Order: sequence, then C-alpha cells, then structure tokens
Amino acid sequence: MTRKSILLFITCVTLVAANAAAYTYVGDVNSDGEVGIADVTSLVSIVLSGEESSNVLADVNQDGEIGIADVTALINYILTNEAPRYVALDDSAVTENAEEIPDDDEDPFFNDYIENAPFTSTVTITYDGNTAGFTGKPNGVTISVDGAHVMVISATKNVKYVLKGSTDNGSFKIYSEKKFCLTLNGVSITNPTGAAINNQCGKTFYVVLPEGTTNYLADGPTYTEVEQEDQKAALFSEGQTIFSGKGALTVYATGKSGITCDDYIRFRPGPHITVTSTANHGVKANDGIYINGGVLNITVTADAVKGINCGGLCEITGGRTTVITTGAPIIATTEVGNDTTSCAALKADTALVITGGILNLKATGDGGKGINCNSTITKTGGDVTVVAVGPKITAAPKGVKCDLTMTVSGGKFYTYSARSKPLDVDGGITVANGYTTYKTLDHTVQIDY
Ligand SMILES: [Ca+2]
Ligand SMILES: [Ca+2]
Ligand SMILES: [Ca+2]
Repeated sequence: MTRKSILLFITCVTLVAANAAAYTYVGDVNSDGEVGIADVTSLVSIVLSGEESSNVLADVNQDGEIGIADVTALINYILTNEAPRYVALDDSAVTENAEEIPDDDEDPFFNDYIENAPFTSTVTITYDGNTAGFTGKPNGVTISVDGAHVMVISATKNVKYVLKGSTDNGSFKIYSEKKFCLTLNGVSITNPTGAAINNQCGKTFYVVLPEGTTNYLADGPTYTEVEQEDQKAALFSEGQTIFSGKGALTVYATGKSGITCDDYIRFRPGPHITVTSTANHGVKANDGIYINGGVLNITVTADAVKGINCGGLCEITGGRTTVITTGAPIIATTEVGNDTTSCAALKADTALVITGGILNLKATGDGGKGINCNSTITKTGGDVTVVAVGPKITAAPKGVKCDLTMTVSGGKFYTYSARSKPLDVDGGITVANGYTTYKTLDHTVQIDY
C-alpha cells in the first residue's frame, strides 16, 4: 500500500475536535472533562466564597492565584474553544512496552543492556552522616574515603558498586578503566561542593535502581572544580549512562544541571526519576537521549535552561516524560546584533524521533518553548502534549519550533501557545493518511484520530 501523505496547513481548519476526556483542561473547574458554562458557575462560586481553593484547574490564567481575572480568561477560552491542556508532573504508574534485549554482540546497543554484562564482584559502600565505609573490595580497586566523600580508582572488570545509607556532605567519584554497575540501593547523597555522583569513566555506566528503593542525589550551590575534569551536574558521567530497575531516584540540583552525560543516556522501562534544577538543565547529553520507558518528571527554573537538552539523536519510544520549565531568556550582544536564547522544555540539536510513550511539556517563562528542534521531527507514535503559556516580552513562546521538516504518521499530537505560534515548522509539515481529526485554531494545533 502506498502511503499517501497530505499537507496540513496551519491556516486550514478542517475539523474542530471535542475535548477528549482523557486529557485535563485548564478551566475544567468542575472536572467533568469539558470546559463550558458550568465551569464559569463553579469558578464564580469559588471566587465569591473568598476561601482558598486547591483546584489547580480554577487558576485559568495560571498565575498562581484564583480570582476574577480567571473568570475573564475562562470565558475567553469558552468563546474561542481554546482552553489549553493542563500539564503537571505525574508520578503515577505508566504502562510500559515490552523490551527487546539484543543478544547479538554486533548490535550497536548490545552493551546498553546489563543482562549482557556479568558482574562478578560487588563492593558495598555505606554512607553514614559524615563518614562512609566499604566492604568487598576486589584486587585492582583502590578506594579512598575522606569524611563521606568516596573515591574509587579501578582497573578491574565486572565490578558492581552498591551504594546505601545517607550523607549531607558526601559523594561518590570513580575513575574506572572498565565499564561498571552502580546500584543505588536506597541511598541519599548531598554534596554541598560538587556532584553527588561523578563518573570519570568513558565506558558504559549502568545505573540500577532496584525495585522498592528510593534514592536521592543533590549537589550544592558552588562546586569545587578539579582542573581538566568535567563535573557538570549533580549526577555527572563521561560515559554512556543507562538507567534501569524499578526503583525511584530524585535528583535535586541547585549548582548545575540535574543529570549530565558527555556521551548518551538511555532510560529503560521501569524507573521513576524526578529531576529538579534551579541552576541549569534537567537532563543533558552530548550524544543522544533514548527514552524507552519509565516515568521521568523534570522541573527546571533558571534563565535560558532546558528541561531535556540533547546534543545527538533524541528518541522517545515509551514511558511517560513530563517537563516543566520556567525562566526568562538570556540576551547576548554580539557583533551582528542581539542573540536571544530562550528556555525550552525539550531542546534537540539534531533529529527528534518519537515512536511511542507519553510526552507532556510545559514552558511558562518569557519566550519559553515546548520543543525547540534544530533538525527534523519524525513522529510515528506516542502521545505528545505541548503547552507554552509564558509571556512574549523579549522572545516568542512557541509551542513547537522546528528548523527543518516535521512528519506525523502515528500517535497523537497537541500543541498550544498562549501568545505565539503553537507550531512553527520551517520546512513544512507532512501528516500521513488516516488522520481524521485536525484542529488548528489561533493558539492550538491538534493532529489526532
Ligand atoms: Ca467542566
Ligand atoms: Ca489566576
Ligand atoms: Ca567530558
């Protein structure tokens, strides 16, 4: 069968879709799945009562308070049929895809799967306040402990390091000649002067979160730098970093980014990972980000930062990823004029490919974008919701900005911008046959079926 594609022009209104009950809409004050006059009645009664309300959908203009301005905003949404979807962090369970684990060692990603990497010796490191201890050190591994700061130097193969306990002034730093496994077995590490985890090994780095464990990693506001060494995040790795397991990890960064890798990052199905940075990016990788599953909640609040910042292929095949970014642009004056860098929930320097999973993105700052892609966007599946609700002061808060072409041949796609273009694709959009529902209003573009 030939796949006949049709072009969707943003100016062309084909069909106006009813708000699907599967999504939550700002202004649905009575939570009946649609935004209508009944919500005005509910909202007015909240406003008139003068009492505090925890109903986040009643804060229609999303300014953090509920008042008469929200009634005006709600009526406007009803008149234009353009209430935006409500995007919030979501730690509930997600339906995961079955994983295909490559068993051919010629497969380029064979080494991403810990199932293909036997670990024959285990070092257990236990943090306890201002101290740390270890057991099980094999030959070829040197461990030095300074307070609760642990440094490992290893030339040995097949070593697994298991971290547990808690410290407010500690870290785990490793130089290894071989790939290794780091199991976070209910550990809490805050390093006030640098990364909580600092992996200087360029080989595969397996981060395993065992089911039932909760883990916490935090940096501090000021890093003590080491010359000719990178230390870019609360969890930093030189080598490709693979997250697996069914446990939970919270990363809280106030000095730099949350998770940064100078190679690529893969999130396998299973983990619940929450990343917050008040200083820089949420998750950044130089060579690629693969989200195959898990629950990923990212919040970034700083100027010009990105929730997900990907220097290589960004591929989303499963799981549920939610990103909320807040921050103003940074304007640099150059010889040719001003260069403005805005926040984005997801920034892709090369191709963005979405084949499955749920992706919920929200940008709230001046000029903050949902997706900013320097290359092509290819969407063959998955459910994508993007809202840009920030003001347009020095930059345009676009929902999706794509420098090349965008192709949609599967899944659902929704983008909203309160004060700029919801969808701005320089090279044109191609939507495959079979899509029956398009909604293209002033602030909303929806490609659905
Ligand atoms: Ca309603
Ligand atoms: Ca409000
Ligand atoms: Ca580096």
